[in-house]
This record gives sequence, structure tokens and C-alpha cells, in this order.
Amino acid sequence: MARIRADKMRALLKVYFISGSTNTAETELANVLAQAIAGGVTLFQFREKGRGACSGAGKTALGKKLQAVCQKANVPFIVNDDVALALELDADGVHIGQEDGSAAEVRRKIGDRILGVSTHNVAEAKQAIADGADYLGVGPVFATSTKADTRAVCGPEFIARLREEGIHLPIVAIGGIHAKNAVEVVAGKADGLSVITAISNAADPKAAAQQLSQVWK
Ligand code: TZP
Ligand code: MG
Repeated sequence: MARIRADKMRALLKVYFISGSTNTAETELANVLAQAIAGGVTLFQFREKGRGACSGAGKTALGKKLQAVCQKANVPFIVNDDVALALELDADGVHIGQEDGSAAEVRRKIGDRILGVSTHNVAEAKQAIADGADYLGVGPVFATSTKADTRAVCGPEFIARLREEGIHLPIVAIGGIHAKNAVEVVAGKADGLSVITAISNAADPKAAAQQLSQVWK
């Protein structure tokens, strides 16, 4: 296996759904994911976080179940933070934040699997690229109440700023994105839209994913 090419990475980032049992009831999550994929989700991240999140065997079992949904539809399955789980499940990749240790070390551990790193400024972006990231997560581009410890809202135009500073790695925007404001993110030079609640809280997750997917057309 070789590292993913940038053009393939950009295509996968288009509609990036992130979720765990604290965003959608554990019993509903596999179903929501299947519907979201039917609506056009291109990449999925298992992010099991917050009060009441699963751990240990429960987390592994839920990860396996969601990975099976992804595999059936040929959608890559990314694990947030947990390198050991990603290796145990033979996941397609790992996403880490700035608080999750060295990206270079994660790169060494995961081989050619996809590596995503959350970054908030040019210095972090350059370091992530040097460490072997395949894509950068940038945000929050809009206000969000889904993640308690987010940095200040940077606005979708911040991604264009990163481009001007010479950051050309694929970038996915995150934070408060929904079908109505997604057009600003696309105009702001992001390669992809990543969302939690726009899909996990939607009455119709398939329609929500379709609407986000439509923004690229
Ligand atoms: N990182 C920055 S904002 C955020 C994360 C994980 C939460 C995004 O959730 P939502 O519901 O799409 O605003
Ligand atoms: Mg993290």
C-alpha cells in the first residue's frame, strides 16, 4: 500500500461525516451512517467522545459495526485519536488533534493509512505536513456547540489565508457547517465539509447528506 494521493484525498473529503454514540444514540448510529452514505457521504470518522462515550470492548464493538457499514459501501473508515483501535480494526486511517501527541509518531505507527491532523494556524499546518499528514482539519469555521473546547471561530476565509501562505495539502473545514452555510466554505477554498450535527441530528440523514453533497455540484 502507498500513501493516498492528494487528488483522491480531496475527493474523499467532500462530505465527511463524523460521529459517535454521544452524537446519535448508539442503537441508531449504524442506521444513520448507512442513510448518510446513501445520501453521498464520502468519508466517515468514528469519534467516540464526551460524557457517556463507550470505551473498551463496547467501543471496539461499535467501531467494528460502523466499519462494516462503511466497508459495504466502500467508504473509508477513520478513527479519531485512538491509534490502537485503528490498528486493531485495520481502519483506513486516524485523525488526531493538537492535544493528541506527535503526528510523526502516529504516522510511524499507522504506516500508509490516512492521517488527518486538526490545525489552527500556519505553523501547526506546516508541522503537520512535515510530520506526514494526508489532510488538515481546519476550524471551527462557524460557531458550534458540539465540541466544548474549540478554538475561536476562524471563518471559512481562513482556509483561503492558509492557501496564500503556501499550505496546499487537502483541507477539510469543520465546525457549525450545514447545508445553508456550506456554500461559503466551498467558496473559501476548502476541499471538503466535515459535519457532526448537520447529519447526526437531522430528521432525515440521507437528505442532509444529499444537500451537503449538492453544494459541490
Ligand atoms: N472540531 C472543531 S469543531 C468540531 C470539532 C470536532 C465539532 C463539529 O461539530 P458540528 O456539529 O458539525 O458543528
Ligand atoms: Mg483529538
